[in-house]
Amino acid sequence: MNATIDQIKTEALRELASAVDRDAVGEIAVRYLGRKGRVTQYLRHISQLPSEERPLAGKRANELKNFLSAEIEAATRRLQAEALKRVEEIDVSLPGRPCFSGALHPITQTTREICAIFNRLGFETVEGPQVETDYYNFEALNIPKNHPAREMQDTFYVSENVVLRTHTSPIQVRIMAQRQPPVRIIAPGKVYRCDSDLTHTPMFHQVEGLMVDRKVSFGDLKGILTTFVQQIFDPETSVRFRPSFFPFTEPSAEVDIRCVICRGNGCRVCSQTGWLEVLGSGMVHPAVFENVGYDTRAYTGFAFGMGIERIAMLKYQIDDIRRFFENDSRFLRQF
Ligand code: 2NM
Repeated sequence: MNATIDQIKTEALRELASAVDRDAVGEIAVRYLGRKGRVTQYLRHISQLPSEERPLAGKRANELKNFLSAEIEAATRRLQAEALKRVEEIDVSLPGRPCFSGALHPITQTTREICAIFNRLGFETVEGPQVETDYYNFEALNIPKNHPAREMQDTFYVSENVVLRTHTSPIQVRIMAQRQPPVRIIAPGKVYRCDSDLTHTPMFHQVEGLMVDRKVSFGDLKGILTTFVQQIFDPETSVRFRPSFFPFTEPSAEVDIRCVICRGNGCRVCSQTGWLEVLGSGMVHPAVFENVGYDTRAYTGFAFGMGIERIAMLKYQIDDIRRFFENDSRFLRQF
């Protein structure tokens, strides 16, 4: 009989010691002191004991009941104090943890900005395949078989007559072959050249543009491209058109702007010339028009091309083209 009281007490204390929160203590209280609890049931069975044993058994059972009530209350208080302490360990004055959201890559942003300027000038954005035939990438553009741009070291060949496009001009050829003038298009996209050093990556981005109509002149080329550079850089930007050569344009011109870094005084970026080359351009060569079936007596046109990385580098003053392709979030977050 006494052993049972001691047993209940030992088990109740062991359970209370391992209770992790106030809910667990509550369950223990129900299991021992509740209506069907072990102590309650023990008290009930006392009436069946021989009369001489009843007073002592009743006394000891009541002592256990009071003892456990006190222990349960103490355990509840102890666990509540521990829970409060844990709450106090959270420093509510700390700043929130920053959460970075995604953003467009600077090359994507620059491409869209360039296209938006030309869209406002009436040019439609068009795209085309990155894997091209020799015909669209070279032949149709008046680039002869032995031209340096076709050498193995510059072009990625997929097979004898299939290449990764080395410029986006084949897009313009495809559109001209599909449509009659007037044509006013802008062609952005990835291009590939077998070249890799401080200033060249094997893949980079270009935007090329084309305008064909009756009476399109070199004056139109100068007006459109001057408007463009003054919108993408500064409205006060000075522009210079310098004679150049491309197989697909005649005459051809390189477009330079006053150095955005030193404003013309000469610095490392402009190699002390005060000028930066930003675009290639020219009047479309009649041979290109003949290849796409345009009447060279009725139509003239101008075309131009630029490297997007170069524009973005000048715009954001980035000195290494490889930054664009490293995907370092500390770099990308700045745009
Ligand atoms: C440039 C420079 C000059 C060009 C020419 C053509 C086409 F298809 F009309 F013949 N597309 N792009 C062109 C002209 C590209 O990039 C430096």
